Amino acid sequence: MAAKFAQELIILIIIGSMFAVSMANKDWSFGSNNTDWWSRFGNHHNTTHQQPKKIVVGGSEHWHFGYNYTDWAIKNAPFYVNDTLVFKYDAPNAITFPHSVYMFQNFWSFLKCDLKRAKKLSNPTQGGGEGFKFVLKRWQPHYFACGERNGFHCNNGTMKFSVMPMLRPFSQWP
Ligand SMILES: *[C@@H]1O[C@H](CO)[C@@H](O)[C@H](O)[C@H]1NC(C)=O
Ligand SMILES: *[C@@H]1O[C@H](CO)[C@@H](O)[C@H](O)[C@H]1NC(C)=O
Ligand SMILES: *[C@@H]1O[C@H](CO)[C@@H](O)[C@H](O)[C@H]1NC(C)=O
Ligand SMILES: *[C@@H]1O[C@H](CO)[C@@H](O)[C@H](O)[C@H]1NC(C)=O
Ligand SMILES: *[C@@H]1O[C@H](CO)[C@@H](O)[C@H](O)[C@H]1NC(C)=O
Ligand SMILES: [Cu+2]
Repeated sequence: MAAKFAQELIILIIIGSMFAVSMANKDWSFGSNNTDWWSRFGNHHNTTHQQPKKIVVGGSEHWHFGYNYTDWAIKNAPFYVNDTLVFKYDAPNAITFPHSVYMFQNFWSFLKCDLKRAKKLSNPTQGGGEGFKFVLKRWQPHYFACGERNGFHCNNGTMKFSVMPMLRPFSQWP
């Protein structure tokens, strides 16, 4: 009796899985006519907000002493992987202090403005013209600061900010 029940159960399972397979095939054949889907996603990707952006750090303020870049970064988030940050600043002259761009290796050196543990990305003359460009290639926090005046522009709490770029949806699709 139990054996008969088990046999029936097995048959039921086989029928059930055959049904599932046929349903799956149905899904496949439906899914294989996907030109419409691809063009939809393609159009979606084509919209400008999906493309990497160039963002001028500080907006019209550019990169100068006394502007709060932490505040700027919060208000201009989110940033995305492959976006470009553009640092614009005047070369040293009679009326402006020199500026530069450093990137810290970790949060603690960023907090302490430990410039010895930072990589110099640009010197005081590289912010002219189109500005100094940095692409956010990695999906990780980035810690930026000005390294001039022996760290004062960073220590003062203004010329420093962090950015955590996000992954842009569909960005790797054709
Ligand atoms: C596949 O999609 C195209 C465009 O949406 C449609 O014209 C065509 O009839 C579909 N073919 C099948 C077999 O569903
Ligand atoms: C897609 O982008 C191209 C340029 O990159 C543009 O010429 C075209 O009009 C866009 N198409 C749509 C549907 O937005
Ligand atoms: C960023 O750009 C590179 C080179 O163009 C590309 O290989 C990579 O997939 C992009 N990353 C993202 C997350 O879009
Ligand atoms: C930053 O520097 C400005 C100008 O010298 C000063 O007024 C301000 O108090 C400083 N802030 C901090 C946190 O050191
Ligand atoms: C900059 O702005 C942030 C966020 O609004 C604030 O927490 C911080 O105290 C400000 N820093 C300075 C030096 O004013
Ligand atoms: Cu500076």
